Amino acid sequence: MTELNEKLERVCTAFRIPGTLESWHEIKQGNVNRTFKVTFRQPDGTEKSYIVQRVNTYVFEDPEAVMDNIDRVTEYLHKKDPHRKVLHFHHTEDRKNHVFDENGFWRLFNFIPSRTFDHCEDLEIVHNAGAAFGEFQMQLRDFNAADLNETIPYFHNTRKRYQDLEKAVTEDPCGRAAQVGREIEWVMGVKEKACTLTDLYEREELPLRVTHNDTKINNVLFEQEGTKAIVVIDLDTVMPGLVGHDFGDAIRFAANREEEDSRNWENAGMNMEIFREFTEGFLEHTANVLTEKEIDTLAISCFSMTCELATRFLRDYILGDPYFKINYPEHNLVRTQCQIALARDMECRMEEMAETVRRCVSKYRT
Ligand code: GN1
Ligand code: MG
Repeated sequence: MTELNEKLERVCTAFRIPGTLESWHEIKQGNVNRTFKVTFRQPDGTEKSYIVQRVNTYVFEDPEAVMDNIDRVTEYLHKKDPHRKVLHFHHTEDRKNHVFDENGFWRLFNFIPSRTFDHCEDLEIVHNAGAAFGEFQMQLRDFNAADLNETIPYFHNTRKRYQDLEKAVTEDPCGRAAQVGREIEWVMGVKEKACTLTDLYEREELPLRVTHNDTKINNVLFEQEGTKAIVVIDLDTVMPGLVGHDFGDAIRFAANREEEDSRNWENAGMNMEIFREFTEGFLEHTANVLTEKEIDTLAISCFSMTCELATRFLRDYILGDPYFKINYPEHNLVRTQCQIALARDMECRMEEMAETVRRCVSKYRT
């Protein structure tokens, strides 16, 4: 604890935060980076809070390239809409937006008073989250994708994710594969269907856009009292991608009846009201721009993204959890089971989902 305290103090000093560190705590959201809220007593006696993050350099091998992307994207968004809030990253004396030393890769930005939702059944908020992600993507419509570093290659290439899983099963370094035979069998059984989105892209049937790629509803900050979205955060994975990556990933998180980490994974499945409301919000901003082909992929993209994440959690479990943070030994297995249960339910609802998408498109196309 004191060691962490010292590290945080050193980082804040490097970012030239005035005053003295009064308190801090870790924010447990997020499966890869570590996030801390620090509060300073400023020289004038008032308090000011910041968010300090230690970027996971196992996951992000080139964190400078990640920060470079974030800089470009936030600057672009700010120019497009100067009134919209963006995350304000602080700089060190030598104008760097990070500190990279033997203690890791650190960054610091202003804390925005707000609330976030890991699970939300308030339909207005769900609608506004869909709108925030749809709008985010549309605002980056003319952003030159070639200007972005591909910080995690093949991030949403489902076929590649399946290959990675297959390799892990073959190598089985922790002897865990035998124990997860049922899970392996289920995900492998739906492989071709899960790879639909990737295959369509490889056949050049879908346009490449600039996407967020990690559209969990808790990556939208909402006003503290009220239902308006303030800003989309966690731009670590903004990269060229497909609209279905953002739509599908958002649905697999927000519309799941159980939370991603729930041990009651048997109850996981689609909440169709939430699906409808998120889709409304998302298509309100995107219906006029998306191609017919893209629209046709939205429902299946939910299944693809859910299966893809199941392969990622399962692989991590088999490899001894090198990638995702865990709180207990079977954590990644539980996460896998939850994604599988959700994907199974989605399979039964695919037609209903596609129908909702079509209805929203006709409603919002002008
Ligand atoms: C990771 O750490 P977080 O919550 O931002 C992961 C996402 C997964 C998500 C599952 C860079 O995101 O791809 O969908 O966990 N991010 C990375 O909760 O791998
Ligand atoms: Mg993320």
